[in-house]
Amino acid sequence: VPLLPTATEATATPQATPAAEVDALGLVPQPASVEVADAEPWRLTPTTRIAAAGEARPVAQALAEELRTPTGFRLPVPARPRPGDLQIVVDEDAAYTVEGEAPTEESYVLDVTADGATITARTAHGAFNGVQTLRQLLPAWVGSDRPVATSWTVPAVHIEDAPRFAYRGVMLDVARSFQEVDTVKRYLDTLASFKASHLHLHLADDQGWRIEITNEGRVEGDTIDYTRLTEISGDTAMNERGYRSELGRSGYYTQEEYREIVEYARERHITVVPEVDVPGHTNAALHAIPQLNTERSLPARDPDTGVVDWNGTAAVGYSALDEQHEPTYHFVNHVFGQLADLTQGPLVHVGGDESHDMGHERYVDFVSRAVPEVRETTGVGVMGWTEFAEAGLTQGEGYWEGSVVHYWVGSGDWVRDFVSKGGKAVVSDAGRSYLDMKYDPSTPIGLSWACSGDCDYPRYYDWEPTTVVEGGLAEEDILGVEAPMWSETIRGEDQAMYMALPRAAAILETGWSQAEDKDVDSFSTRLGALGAHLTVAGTNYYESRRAPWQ
Ligand code: TNX
Repeated sequence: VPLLPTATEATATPQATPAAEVDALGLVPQPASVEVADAEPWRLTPTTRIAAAGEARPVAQALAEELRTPTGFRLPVPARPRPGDLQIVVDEDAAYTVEGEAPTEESYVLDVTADGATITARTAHGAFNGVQTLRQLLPAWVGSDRPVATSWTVPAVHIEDAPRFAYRGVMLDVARSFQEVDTVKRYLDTLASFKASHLHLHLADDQGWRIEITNEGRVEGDTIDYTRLTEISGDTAMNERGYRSELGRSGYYTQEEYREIVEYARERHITVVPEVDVPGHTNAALHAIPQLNTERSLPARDPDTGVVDWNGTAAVGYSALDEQHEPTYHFVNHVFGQLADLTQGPLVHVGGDESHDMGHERYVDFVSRAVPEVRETTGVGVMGWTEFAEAGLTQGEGYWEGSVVHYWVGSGDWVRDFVSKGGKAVVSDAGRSYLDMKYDPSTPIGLSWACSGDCDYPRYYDWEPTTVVEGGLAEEDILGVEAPMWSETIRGEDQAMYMALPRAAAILETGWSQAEDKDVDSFSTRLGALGAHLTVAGTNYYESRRAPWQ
């Protein structure tokens, strides 16, 4: 494996590329360092190959498969390169530096000359990141689903890159309104191109339940029939016409379909974080499972008969599990145990937001028991919205290692308390990262409680994860950022894409690029250059008047 020159060796007389020239390349997120050479581009031709050995092979194979359709070229994947090829190298000792920093798991170097292109990284994830950059440097036709006769060139560049944060997430709320497996896959494809690393799936809420849970592995004494969750609440969804949207879509993922999503994400180096929201936002569970209902549980009831009922309104805060009832903990442990098994990831998300009507004391009692039990049962880290950090009070030093507080609104005190005990924070400041907010008052779908007026991408771009939480957070306490999309008003794929893009790209750049490398005008230019890529790929997006879309 040839050692790549370090940045300092490569530029004996350092000659910084003018920012405008870098921006014109249309890279989002902005890489740590980009040098554009005044030289001939690299050309992908009918005889080009994508050489890769070892761990780099799946990355190369996936890229070759993607490029075969639009180019019409054969693009074989041999182990060793010939001049003119693209080579992808995964080498755990790769001897390069990113601006003088040690290489990280996700860093990569992309070197393009007329004689060939090379992506070098320490891991397959790093190589995959390099591939995303290369795809953005190719003509927009790269997203075409049929062959295009064009000049497949890539400008001569030397790029060294590494992310600021490991968690660069997006969330889909499939509970209020369901999204099909294929839509989730296309969401993953699109957001992976902006180097997203996590997909958070909000799988259950008051209005519906979207993941099949079987009775397999029930503990002794647990009489709950878990198949009722999808049988009954897979059929319900948001049912309020107060917004200018259709009724919500019902449906659910079988375990096989869910595994397919997890695998599809894994191939794109995206970790799935499954959420079932407890103890509030639980009406779909209370409606489906008689054993969860007691005098203290808080389900919706039919006003005439008092029978536990489905409630498809946008109301929040009314529902609650009974924290003094044994079957509640059967339910919680069984559901999260199966979710963790299905996902095989490092985190399960227990929600924990907005349990208003049960009151603070009951809430803390629930979380203090349920969260440590979920931790035991699943063996993975527990993630929860700001409120859940309040239960951290009763857990000792180091206990929260691997766990995550997910800030959306609320007091920074709890967040700082949680990270001081060994946990980390993911930051989703509602007013600057919620993708379900209207872009402006004329947006026909969307809410406006967290952001109203001008909620276009500059607002979602122009914030800093270390200072947005009241009282501030240290860099090392932050795992990353996330752009959640709630679906009270959002139906299907095109609407989801429209609300997500370009704002999700702004959040993902905030998670990837160093604070000092961020610049909203530069972002606008680069975004504009990517418009054609999105269009050719058939991806819907909001054509903000602020970006010079090409
Ligand atoms: C608040 S954010 C919620 C959700 C809603 C969302 C709508 C959070 C943790 N809870 O239940 O869907 O607002 O924007």
